[in-house]
Amino acid sequence: APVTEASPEIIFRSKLPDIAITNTLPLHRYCFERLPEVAARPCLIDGATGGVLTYADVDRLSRRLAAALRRAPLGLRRGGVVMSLLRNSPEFVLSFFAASRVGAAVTTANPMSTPHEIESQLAAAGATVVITESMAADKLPSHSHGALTVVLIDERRDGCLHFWDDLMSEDEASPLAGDEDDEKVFDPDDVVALPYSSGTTGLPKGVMLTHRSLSTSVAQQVDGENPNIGLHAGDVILCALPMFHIYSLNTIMMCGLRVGAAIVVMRRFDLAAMMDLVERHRVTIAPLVPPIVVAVAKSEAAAARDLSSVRMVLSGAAPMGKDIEDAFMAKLPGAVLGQGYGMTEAGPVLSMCLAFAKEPFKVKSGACGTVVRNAELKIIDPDTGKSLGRNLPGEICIRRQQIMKGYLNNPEATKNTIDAEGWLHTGDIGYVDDDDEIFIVDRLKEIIKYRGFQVAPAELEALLITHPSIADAAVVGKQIEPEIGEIPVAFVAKTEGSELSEDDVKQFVAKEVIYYKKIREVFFVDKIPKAPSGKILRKELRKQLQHLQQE
Ligand code: 4UV
Repeated sequence: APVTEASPEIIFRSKLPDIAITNTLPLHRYCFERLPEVAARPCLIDGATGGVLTYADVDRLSRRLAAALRRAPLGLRRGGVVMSLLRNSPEFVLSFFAASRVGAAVTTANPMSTPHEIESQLAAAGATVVITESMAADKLPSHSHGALTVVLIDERRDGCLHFWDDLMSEDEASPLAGDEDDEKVFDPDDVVALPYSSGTTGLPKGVMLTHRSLSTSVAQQVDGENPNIGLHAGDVILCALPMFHIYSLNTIMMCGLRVGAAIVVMRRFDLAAMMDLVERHRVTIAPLVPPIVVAVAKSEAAAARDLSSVRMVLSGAAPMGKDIEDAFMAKLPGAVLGQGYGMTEAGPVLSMCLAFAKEPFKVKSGACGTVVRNAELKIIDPDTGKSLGRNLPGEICIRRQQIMKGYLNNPEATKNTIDAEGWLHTGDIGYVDDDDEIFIVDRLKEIIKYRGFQVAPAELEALLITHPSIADAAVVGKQIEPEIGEIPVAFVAKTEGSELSEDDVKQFVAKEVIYYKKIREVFFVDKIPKAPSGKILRKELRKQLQHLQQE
């Protein structure tokens, strides 16, 4: 029937009631609101050394670091940007909250990135300070030294400041004053985290997450009488996922601190080391990603370990099917396994498993949770934009105060992602079932996910066409094992007479990008299929890929 009047929108809400959310405080204040109660409790446990920082320590050290960030030569102020180029470490957490204290934003990056990737993000974000470790320091652009102050956490080097010796040695009485001054000019809509994400299309962009958006997101997860994730100060949370990614940054670091829990910090994921730490520290909460869930489910060694302290296992950042959930549950029968669904731009959490609630609900295996409280979610027909009812797949959209303020310096991309009514369009295809549970079934957007990490086809395409023998190129994801994700494969049209080989293409890209963005297969074609507008017809290419695989 023809639609004559604007039909009312079908909006999905949490089963949990809305709560009054404190979201006008600076993020560090919000996360440390329970400091007086938890001051003497362990906050960060260094997995490698067993060293412990209490809540009082983390508070004191982040204040001291904030004072150093304000002083010359760093001279950071409200609106400044610091790059954190670190593996998980206590220094990561201190840097984040110190920056929050001075009103600056932290742009996070993977220290395994290539010089080219680091330089692009530094320039785009406008960072003037980088806090990093020796493994990544050599990759910083040397010509920008001077405009860029480099802080190393683990080594003394000429031209760099040392995190502990140079910035943290000051006596602690004096710097405390600065905080109040900064808060006089504080605005909850100031940016505090600036992760990079390609969103639904194009190149990676700076995602402006504010004090308000992040404290709202944390509150949606762990605040209220019956929090969606029932964490408490007695919990020990495993931090095996990289804090430079929004999942770990928000759901482990910020939520963990908000509730006063202990966080066991692992430099990087390693299955055996992870199980050691779970046993040693009696870990109760394990936020993971599907490839790690699979590794545990398949591990012979897991059966011999005492993992019985774990009461909650959260999986997110990529799809996880019912089969894997069931296989995993057999290994950890005492734990609740569930999924969270996030997207950097969404603050990041859109939905969370309600079996994690303090008063839990029954949920289905394979679902990725129910929309968080104090938020609205709708499913729209991607062609007409009309909102759809239950059990009908369409594009997932979300709105309210937790979502990003926008993309840094990119109003065009912001407008294409957040519409005039405030709905953030995720580019994910899913449906809401009769019990308010969300199932993601497909992806409308071009982004490729490998082990939970984003790969932006546009970034690889832009790189490929700089090769003199490449006339045109397109990159799509090829699904490998379901829980591992997709690998980037390239379709390449060569310039006339060129003898470019598959290996040449792979090596050309490998030099410039981090390991998970490497092109793993190349198909030479005469021409890249494009719409009249010039847009690559990715659907067409995915079809071709399927054909090629069947051959
Ligand atoms: O931007 P991004 O890299 O962000 C994330 C964030 C994930 C989470 C998950 C649980 C949390 O508690 C949390 O704080 C953060 O992955 O990638 C966003 C895209 O990843 C896919 C989906 O395509 C998003 O748009 N994705 C994320 N979670 C799921 C998922 C999931 N549970 N199931 C399927 N796809």
